[in-house]
Amino acid sequence: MYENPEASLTPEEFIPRLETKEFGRAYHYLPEVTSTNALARSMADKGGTAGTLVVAETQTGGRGRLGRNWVSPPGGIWLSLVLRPPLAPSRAPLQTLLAAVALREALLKGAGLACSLKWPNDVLCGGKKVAGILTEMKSAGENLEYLVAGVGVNANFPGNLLPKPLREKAGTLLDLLGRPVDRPGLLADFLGIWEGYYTRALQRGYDQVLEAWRQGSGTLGKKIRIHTTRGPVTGRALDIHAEGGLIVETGPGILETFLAGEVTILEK
Ligand code: BT5
Repeated sequence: MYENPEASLTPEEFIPRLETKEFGRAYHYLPEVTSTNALARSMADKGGTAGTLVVAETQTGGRGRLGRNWVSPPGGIWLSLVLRPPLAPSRAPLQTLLAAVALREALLKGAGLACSLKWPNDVLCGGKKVAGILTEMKSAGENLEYLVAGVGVNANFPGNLLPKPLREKAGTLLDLLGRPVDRPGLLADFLGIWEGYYTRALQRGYDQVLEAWRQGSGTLGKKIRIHTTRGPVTGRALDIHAEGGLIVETGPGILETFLAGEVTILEK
């Protein structure tokens, strides 16, 4: 457990805690921003180096996938990290899984919470969505120019700051733990664990990420409905594919791999 639960994310509080080589070493902290992902993308467009980290205390236009909104009151951890992995754009979803695996591990270490991963980009704690990941990229043909991994963690604010319709499915660390977490400590741990997975994946491939994802998954083995561009499909989630897709048994002996979609878990 952390010693200093109410420290802030200012560079003075955060940088001394950081033990990474690259991740977060170019640190941009803002009290308020429209979207850390939008700002990190514009930095990357201007040549921002791999490891550039944007963190804001609050976002006025936080983004989810598919143009959805991400509610971002003060007290959360709203971050975007610029990465430049040598990866084919089609394999970019692996970076979402990689960040999710690292965040799950950091939450276990820093908050003592055993959270589960919901494909493709959610971290659920106590059955509620406490964090979401939005990976965006810029590519030129078969080359990935950069990738921005945006992570939102509902940390030190009460769930009643979220709009009512979200409260049933969304949770916060403060509500789960009954006390605030040490945000700079958690963020530093997360970046350290994340950089470790990232470095190993670049050296040796993504097997370790996939295995850690399977271990932490709350999706695999379950009956699910997946909402795709061709409508809803029901089946049993069987495994994660080498490129990060979800393998679903949609009928007896029929396996389909989905690369994107919204999953509803139909059984506990
Ligand atoms: C996500 O999208 O889960 C990705 C969220 C990524 C947010 C981070 S914050 C820092 C960085 N900068 C950004 O602008 N974004 C990233 P998705 O799976 O599409 O989920 C979005 C849905 O989650 C919304 O439509 C709501 O239903 C719900 N939601 C919105 N705000 C939430 C919150 N704070 N906690 C839990 N659920 C929320």
